[in-house]
Amino acid sequence: MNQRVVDVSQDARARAHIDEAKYQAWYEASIRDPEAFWREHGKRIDWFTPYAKVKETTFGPGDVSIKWFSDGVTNAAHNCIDRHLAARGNQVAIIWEGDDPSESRHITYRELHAEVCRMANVLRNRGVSKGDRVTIYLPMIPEAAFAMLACARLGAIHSVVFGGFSPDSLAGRIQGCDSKLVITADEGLRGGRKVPLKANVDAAIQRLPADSVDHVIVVRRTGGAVEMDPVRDVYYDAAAAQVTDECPVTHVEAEHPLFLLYTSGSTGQPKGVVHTTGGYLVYASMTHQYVFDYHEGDIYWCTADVGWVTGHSYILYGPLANGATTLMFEGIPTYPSISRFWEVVDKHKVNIFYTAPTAIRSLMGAGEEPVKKTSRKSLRVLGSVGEPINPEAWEWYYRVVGDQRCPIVDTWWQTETGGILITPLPGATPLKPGSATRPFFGVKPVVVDSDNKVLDGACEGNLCIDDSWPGQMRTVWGDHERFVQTYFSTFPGRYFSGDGCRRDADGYYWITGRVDDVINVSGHRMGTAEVESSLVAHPKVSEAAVVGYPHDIKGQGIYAYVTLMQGEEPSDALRKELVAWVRKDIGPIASPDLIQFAPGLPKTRSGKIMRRILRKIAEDEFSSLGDTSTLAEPAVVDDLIENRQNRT
Ligand code: 6R9
Repeated sequence: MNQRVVDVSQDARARAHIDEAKYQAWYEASIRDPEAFWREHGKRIDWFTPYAKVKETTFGPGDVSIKWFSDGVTNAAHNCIDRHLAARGNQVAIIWEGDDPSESRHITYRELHAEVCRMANVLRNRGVSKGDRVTIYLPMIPEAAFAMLACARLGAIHSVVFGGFSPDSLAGRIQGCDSKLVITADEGLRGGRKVPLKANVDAAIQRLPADSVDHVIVVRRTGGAVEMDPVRDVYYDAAAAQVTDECPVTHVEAEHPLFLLYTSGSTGQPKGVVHTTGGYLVYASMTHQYVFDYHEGDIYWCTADVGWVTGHSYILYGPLANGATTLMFEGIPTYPSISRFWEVVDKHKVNIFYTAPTAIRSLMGAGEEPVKKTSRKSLRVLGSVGEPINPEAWEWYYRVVGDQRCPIVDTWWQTETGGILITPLPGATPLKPGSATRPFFGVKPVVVDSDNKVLDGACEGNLCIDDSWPGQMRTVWGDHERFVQTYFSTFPGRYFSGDGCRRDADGYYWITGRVDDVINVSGHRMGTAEVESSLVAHPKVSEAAVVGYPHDIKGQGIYAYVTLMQGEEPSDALRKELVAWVRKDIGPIASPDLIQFAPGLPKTRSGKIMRRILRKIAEDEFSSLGDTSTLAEPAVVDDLIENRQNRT
């Protein structure tokens, strides 16, 4: 176990909003009397009608219901834009850095207001109003922010679909929430390569019933030629030229849905995680301020894509609610050179930088020189999110990127949690490389064993949260029962994260990764069931089982065991065909890294696939397979070991 402790630096403590004494006092107060704590902190956003009610939540057993500030009335776009106009209308809200380093844009709060109003009017003219769902399938361009905020302005519910998802995945997500309008771009641009977004939208709509989508709005990004349906499709610039740049905000109740975001779970198809307006915004903005120790004038950069929750909470809603300058980057860390991240930091004098361990690990491979040749003097706080950061990557990030000056906040949270739950605070928390450290205000983590017994002191088990916080998801879109089943039934009365963790003697949390059938590839969540159902849809495949295995750069890789239909022969060509199949079906992030053709899978006598064994073999730890006595056909295991794909 890594025992190194990095103490809070004098600099960090001197400037921080929260020091250790304040952390202790606030944390204690937030747990003792959550109602009073959040009554106070809920005021950090503007309310058209102030709330009298604060916390109305129950985690069951039985009914699960979560409401915060429920009689308050507000609007997220108002809080992210309009309320800043008087004091900082001319301050830059969004710095956009293009894929090509010669392209960037600075958008002030006043300009953001005009752009969002225009987009809102374009939507309104196409019938979008409060409660309607709008699907956004855009690259990392300012219009993605305009579109999300335009929906918020109208009280419409956005569902952003990551541009890397396939037409099939997009179709499922359009249909899942019944959205009548899709906003996309002609093409995306990443690392100099074009992504055919509009063509993907066309292909997605073709798979849906004829009356599904009424309007497609196409932002011109590359100017590439795309097919336009004369009735359904319109270029955004043409539509925007027809409308004014003023649009009133729609007043919405605190519990009105702000967005839904599809995410993978251990079973079934991705589910629409529902976040509502008031509590989410209070929580996103508060965590953004304290976790990153954000101060007025700071330049803040989160490298996530807006297609993921990190982009929602920490590129858009948190920073803008705080009146920050947030940087949005279209490109990738290695284009045009492997120094790109640090060149962007220097170019825009970034103070706070938030990225994923997978990016750090991939850059580590190229050594220190590409980092060290840049200044990075502006940096003050570094952040990590998406997967456990291994101590080696942590140390490199700290020493090489941060010159041992910048605290690293290793932030643990999930799409479902809306905002960061376990994290250091830069001016308060002594750091331990590889640990997400301690809970944020109002967060009550518990570690339980498989019998739902709470473990005390230093221990290891399943990570649950025992009480609600304002940023928590409220339900699964259209399926409250699935919400209750997925998160509150494994350990009745608690929210179960799906993660395992260890707590050390200092009360620090060390996330050990998913304990369910979700794998985390480069910080992206993938349900093994989704990849399996894609594989078995191939005509030559009879059965498939998918597990994760340790991968140097991605954290976890996707390992697929495939049993072929009778008469089909395994071959490298078929292996490639299956990888391409899944890639096309779900998207590049779901491509299997290794495929093993298996004549049989290990099953119990009742026919259940024993994933524990498959995981061990994929991890190359087959000497410790554990109990195999319940297997129907113990011999299949020998064949699996003999033909494993990960021999080093
Ligand atoms: C924000 C986000 C959530 C899953 C989560 C966990 C893993 C995220 C982590 C981390 C260890 C961290 N995870 N942050 N594991 N340390 N700092 O990533 O949301 O895409 O829903 O993924 O990611 O396994 O359960 P999401």
